[in-house]
Amino acid sequence: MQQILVVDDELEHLNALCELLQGGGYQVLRTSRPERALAIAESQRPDLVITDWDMPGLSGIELIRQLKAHPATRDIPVIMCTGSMTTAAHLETALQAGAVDYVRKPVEPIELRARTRSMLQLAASYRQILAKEQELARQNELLNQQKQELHQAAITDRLTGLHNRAYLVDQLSREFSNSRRYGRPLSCLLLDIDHFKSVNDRHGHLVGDAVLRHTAQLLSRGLRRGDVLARYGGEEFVLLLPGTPAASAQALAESLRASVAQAVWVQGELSLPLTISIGVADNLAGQAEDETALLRHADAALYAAKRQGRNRVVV
Ligand code: GH3
Ligand code: MG
Ligand code: MG
Ligand code: MG
Repeated sequence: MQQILVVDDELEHLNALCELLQGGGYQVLRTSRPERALAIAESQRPDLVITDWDMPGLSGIELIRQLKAHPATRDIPVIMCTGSMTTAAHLETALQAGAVDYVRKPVEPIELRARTRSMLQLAASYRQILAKEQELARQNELLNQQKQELHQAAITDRLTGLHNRAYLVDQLSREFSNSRRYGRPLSCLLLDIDHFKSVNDRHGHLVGDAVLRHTAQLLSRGLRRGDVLARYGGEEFVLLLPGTPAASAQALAESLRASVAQAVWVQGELSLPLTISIGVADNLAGQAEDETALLRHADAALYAAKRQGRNRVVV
């Protein structure tokens, strides 16, 4: 049942109003002390407040202002019901203070019930719209979150958590154009685990997977902002170094090679020495006409590193 709080300092008026509303099928809360009205409104959250204007202690106008100032009671509609403040200017003041409607005493029962009904209906639609809006905002937030998660999944390699090949291809193209535009160097490292097939063959794919994760972790250490590390394929990784020429990239590649060779992979009884070979290329001296050529050069260098005996860096 809908609940209405009635505030009037004159008991006779208060009783008449309450009776009238109860007759209309509403549940009525009442007080003749306006300063109590705020606490009642806050704790009971009535659907509507009907208040007198001229009251000792707290005027109806002040009561409305305080109700409107409080988040918990701000949205409760208030009807001003007055017998002494009856000019058009008073009406204007009441509506400006935040009343949704204004009724003069003595009240006409049919009129008061009609206005009450109409205000309650408006308030109900307002609440519905508000709830829908909140629901929409929540769904939107959820969608954005899912979009973000999908995007993250689309650019991430599941096994290692590194970026995947699709992301690398995008970044390579972007970094290549940037390096062209700003005349900056761009180096590309292609890293490949040596004799990885034999790890799988001897110890099984699960060990192979663990070795891939281990290698990915080692390679991630010491990355700088802007560097892009991705799993390019099976046991191949690419590291893009924007702003870095091949000479410095070679030094970094050498330290990566050494760190993998030093960190023996251990699991239980099993300990595997691992090495990687690295091909390095940069886009300087006009050798790489596009990003595919840059990758191709790194691949040729990697192939040379393998041929020269593995566990080495070739530029
Ligand atoms: P090389 O030193 O010449 O690089 O020899 P390699 O054995 O490392 O190279 P090869 O290309 O012959 O073998 C790569 C192997 O990597 C073959 C393939 O089964 C394995 N591989 C590719 N992806 C995965 C994976 O996700 N998990 C595991 N466990 N193995 C993979
Ligand atoms: Mg009064
Ligand atoms: Mg290999
Ligand atoms: Mg390979």
